[in-house]
This record gives sequence, C-alpha cells and structure tokens, in this order.
Amino acid sequence: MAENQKQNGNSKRGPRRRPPFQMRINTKYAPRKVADGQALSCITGSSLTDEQMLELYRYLKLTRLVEERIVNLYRQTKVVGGVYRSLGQEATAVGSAYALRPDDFITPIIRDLGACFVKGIRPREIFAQYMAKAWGPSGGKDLNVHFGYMEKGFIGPISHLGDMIPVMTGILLGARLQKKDIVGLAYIGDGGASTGAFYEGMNFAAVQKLPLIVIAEHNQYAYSTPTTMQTAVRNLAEKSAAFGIPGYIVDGNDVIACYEVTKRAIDHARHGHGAVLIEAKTYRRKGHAEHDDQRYVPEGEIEWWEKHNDPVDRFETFLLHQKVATKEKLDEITAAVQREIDEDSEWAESSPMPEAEGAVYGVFDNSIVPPAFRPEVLPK
Ligand SMILES: Cc1ncc(C[n+]2csc(CCOP(=O)(O)OP(=O)(O)O)c2C)c(N)n1
Ligand SMILES: [Mg+2]
Repeated sequence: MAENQKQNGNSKRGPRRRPPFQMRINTKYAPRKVADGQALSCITGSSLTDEQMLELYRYLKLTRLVEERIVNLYRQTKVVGGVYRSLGQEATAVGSAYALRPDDFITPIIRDLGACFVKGIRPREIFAQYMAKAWGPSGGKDLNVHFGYMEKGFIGPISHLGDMIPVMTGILLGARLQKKDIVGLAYIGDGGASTGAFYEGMNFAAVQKLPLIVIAEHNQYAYSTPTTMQTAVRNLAEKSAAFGIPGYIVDGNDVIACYEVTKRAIDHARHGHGAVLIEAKTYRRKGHAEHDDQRYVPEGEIEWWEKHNDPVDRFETFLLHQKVATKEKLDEITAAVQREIDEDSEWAESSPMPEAEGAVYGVFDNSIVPPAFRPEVLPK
C-alpha cells in the first residue's frame, strides 16, 4: 500500500499536488504611492541622456498642447468627428514609443497621440486630419482618429477595441517571413483587453514567439464602465499567464519608467524570445470624448489625479530636482512647442478641403479595381 502510494506520488498526507502555477509579473516599475506632502517624481537610474529627457519633455508638452488646441477648434465647430483626449496619461504613449527604432511599427489607439508624434507625425498633419482637410494623412476620407502612416511605421486603428492585436500579429509574421527584425508595439485599453480579438491575437503571437509588445493602458474606465465591472483581474498584467508570456506592471504616469520597461520588452522580443504584455497604470482625466460629461465618475477623483499624479508635473519635478534642466529651459521648450502649434494650426486651417473625386482613390488599388465613379468623375 505504502509502495503503491509512493508510485502514485501519494504520501501519508494525501496526493502530492503540482505546485500552483506561478505567475511571473515584473513589478520593478510599478506605481509608487503618493507620500504626504511630497510631489511624485520619476524613477532614477535611467539610461537616457539629458538631451533625450528634454526631448521626452517636448513630446509630453506637444501632446498636451496639441490636444488643447484641438478642443479649441472643436468648440469652434471646425473639427469633423469627436475629440478623444489623453489628458493625464500622455507619459504612457510617449515613453513607450520612444524606446522603438524608426523602422518598428506601432498601432496607436485614441489615447496615444504622443506615440504618433514620437513616430514623426507633425502637429499640422494632426490638425488637418481633425478638420478633414485634403492635406491630412487620410485626405479627409476617414474619421479623425482612424488614420495611419505606413511610411512612418504606424498602422491606423480599424477599431479601438481588440482588433489591432491580431492585425499587428499578422504584420509581425509577415516581417519574419521577410527576414526583418522589427518589433511591433500595440496599444490596448482596459476595455479592449476584455475582447475576444485581444485573446486570439495575443495567443497566436505568443505561440509563434512573435516580437509583439502590448501596452495595456489601465486608465480605469472604458467609456463609462469602471474596470472592476468588466474584468475580474486586479492587474491586467495577470492576463499574460493565459498566454505564457512575461507580464510587467509599470507606472503609466512616469515617462521614464514607461520608456525603461518598454526598452526591456523590446530587447526581449527582438532577440527572439516572443511577446510581452505591459500594463500601464494610469488614469483618464477626461471623458471618453469631449461630449462625455463624466457624471459617472465619483466626486473628487479627477481632481485628485490632477493634483497628485499628473505625468507632466511629475516629469518637471524630476527634471528640476535632478538638475537636468532649469525652469527657464523648460519654459523655453514649452514656448517653442506653442509657436509650432500656432503655425501648424494656421497652416491646417488655411489648407483646402478634399475634392469630391478624391473619395474614389486610396480605397482600392485603382489599377486593379476601377473606381465605381470612373465614367462620371474621372477623366477617361
Ligand atoms: C467593436 C467596437 N465596439 C465599440 C466601440 C466604441 N468604443 C471605442 S473605444 C471604446 C471604449 C474603450 O475603452 P478602453 O479599451 O478602456 O480604452 P480607453 O478609451 O479607456 O482608452 C468603445 C466602447 C468600437 N470602437 N468597437
Ligand atoms: Mg480604458
């Protein structure tokens, strides 16, 4: 009997169980608590140079101030479509995209304007896109946030929920077949991380060991639904266990931590070790879009984040305390950003609306599929 028990792996204390699955989630860059009366800063010991840090600062300010200008244009009814802000979570997009190589790919979602700037989009192109002008990236043909720029390595979102994860997975599979060593960075919201497409895409990327890095922006709401009402996990990084890939938790309002964790993930992915899921803990200070009055948000919550955990304030505190820059230098950068925005929004406002004929171009390959309106609007 005793022998039998031994053979079956049983002991006197009952059957020996396999140890529970150990989830390995790296929390090295996890959010820190706000200490009484002490302003939050950013992590120290970064590999970034002072010059690069000031560039990051410029991107943060550019994102915030371009969005403010877009709201301004929206209130003047010059914007076609909705306006979706990344207020309070700019550091996630900027810090993560900054770790990429120019030939790497991204798929941004509505809170990732900062990543588009890092990839080389200019404010004038964004203003033109929001006003549906001919000189915007989609030539006025698609909704303001649904635009791409293949030459600059970014894929326009077809949906803001999970669908871009399998799309990026496919791109990376294609790149592997072409023997390119690029990585793909896909952004997803907490709501989007509960969709079927997210799971299918992640699973396929994981099993194929594709160099996919997914940044799950845990900004605590999906439209009006708090995260706790649409997923049972406390940390979105825990979902990495479903795919057998590493998961990281990062302070999404610390631009340096976002850069460092993404850089690590990129090294891992580019060296053939496969996909990585990074959860960025952050907070959406504006509604889903400008039309959303946020009446579902508990009183005082937004104000708390604004006062204690603003990514731009935190980075300013860091730059000043670490003596990377003086207040005058930061003001100089902000003034230059403001000048660029004034110039670019003027350029976009005075640019033309698209010609009606343009609607039939850039949709299908017109050399193969003749435009439906050819006889009427196009020269024969
Ligand atoms: C299939 C589908 N359903 C609904 C929408 C509308 N929609 C766009 S974003 C969004 C909420 C997304 O929330 P989350 O993923 O948390 O991202 P966040 O907006 O917070 O960045 C919804 C419902 C959509 N784009 N596609
Ligand atoms: Mg969300």
